[in-house]
Order: sequence, then structure tokens, then C-alpha cells
Amino acid sequence: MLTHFKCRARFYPRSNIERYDVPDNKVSWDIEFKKYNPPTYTSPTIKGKPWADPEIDAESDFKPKWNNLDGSVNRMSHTGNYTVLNGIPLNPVGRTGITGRGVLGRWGPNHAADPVVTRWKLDHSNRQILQFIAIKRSDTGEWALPGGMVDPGEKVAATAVREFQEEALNTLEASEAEKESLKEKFKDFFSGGIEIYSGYVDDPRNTDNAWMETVAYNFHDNNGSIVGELQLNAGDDAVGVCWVDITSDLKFYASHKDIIDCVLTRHVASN
Ligand code: RP5
Ligand code: MG
Ligand code: MG
Repeated sequence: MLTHFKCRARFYPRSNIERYDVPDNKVSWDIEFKKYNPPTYTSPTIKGKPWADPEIDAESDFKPKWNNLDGSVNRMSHTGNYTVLNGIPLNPVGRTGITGRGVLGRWGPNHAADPVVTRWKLDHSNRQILQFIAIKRSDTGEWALPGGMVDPGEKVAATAVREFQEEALNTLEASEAEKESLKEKFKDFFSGGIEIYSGYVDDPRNTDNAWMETVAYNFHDNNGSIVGELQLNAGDDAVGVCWVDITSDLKFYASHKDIIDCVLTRHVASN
């Protein structure tokens, strides 16, 4: 059964709020946990932001369409319909030890996309090793996929490409001419993404009422002739970027290791 660990760490990210301790056998909402008394936390940094929902309270005229496409905001979960208890969505995986939204903008699912750009490398014994492009996150310092949030109305596959270009190529600081040339050169490569995962992410920012979900796409350069031309340059919320050999002992942000393992399995099986 799906469970989560990273969103049960003692302290909520970017705060000194301590989560209520949820033992492994009390994660599921189906298991009674009478003592469960999590703190409520919604970071002041998200309040009033255009990308964030308002508070849910008696006076509010905020009437979201849970489990539906709500205008241009996708409030559907990849995991199926989630429960809404007293007007508030419940994390489909279970308890996290904290209620409210933390630093996440949306109640319920917060949708992201993750690009996994891969190529083969030959090691000293001429064995093929799959490599992917990882970024170092500025918030936690962990290595991660260069993913990001889906803008309202944006196609998820387009988010994956945009976030890759912003975080791994720093296009936010590129000139229009540079962006145009990049678009032209890599048009086919970035239109050939294969969906490899869609679902819940065990993100440290998740709460009982707000959580991350993603769709991950693999952009694979089988003979390595295309991606060699990519000028890696960390941008936006990334402070480092590089090619990383996919080996079993690697640790990554959230549940990105599981996504990377899916990509590896797929390529090893078809190689
Ligand atoms: C993770 O957070 C997703 O898998 C994606 O990589 C990322 C999106 O959040 P930001 O990078 O925009 O903070 O859960
Ligand atoms: Mg980003
Ligand atoms: Mg990001």
C-alpha cells in the first residue's frame, strides 16, 4: 500500500512547527488514532498570493469544486477521488502530523510536472550507465528532478519542458533570441516526452489537507547526440545542475528516487 515518510519528518519545512508523531501503523485514515492532535499551520508567506487558495472558513465565499476541474484549476487527484471532511480535503495517503496547507498554495492536490532527461554513458569497462539531469534545490539543498508547478490552464507536458528549461538551462535569464534558438534546436527532442509516472509525491511540504502530485516525463537521447548541446546552467529555484549516473545508492528530494528508478527499469528492459 502507498505510504509516505518524508512528509512525516519532525519539523515542517521552513518553520519551527513540529508535526504530531504519526507511527507507520497509524498513517492510514482507516486506522483509529484517538490521540491524534496535529498542529494547524498555513505559512503567512502564501496568504493573498495569486497562485494560492484563500482560507476555508464560514465567512469565505470560496466554493471550490473538489475532485473536479474548477475553472482552470485542476482539483482532481491522480489517485482517484479524495475524501472531503467538513469541507476540507484529506490527504489520500494518510496522516502527516500537521493540518492546514503549510507552504502549499492549494487545498487538496497541488499539481506539478517533472522532466527526466536521460542519456547513456560508457564506464571504464564499456558498460552502459544511464544518466539524468539533476538540479540542487535551493530550499532543502537536496538533489532533485527539475520539476515545478503546473500553472492554471497549462498542459502538464508543457510544464515539464518549461520547468526543465527554467531550472536546468536558466531560460528565465536568457534573451528572446537565445530562447528562440533553443526552441528551434530542441523542438523534436522536447516534443517526444514519454509519460512514466503520474501520482502522489511524498514531498516534505505535504500536510493532511494539501499535497503534491506530479506527472513525470522521460526525454531520452538514445545516442547522446542531442543533449550534449544543452548548456546546463542552474536557474530559478535551482542552485546547481549536473548529469548524474543512476546508481542504486542515490538519495533524492521527496520520492524522486522512485520516479528515476521507473525510468531506469524501462531503459534497462528495452536495451
Ligand atoms: C515535487 O516538488 C515535484 O515532484 C516537483 O519536482 C516539485 C515542484 O515544486 P517546486 O519545485 O516548484 O517547489 O513534489
Ligand atoms: Mg521552477
Ligand atoms: Mg522546481
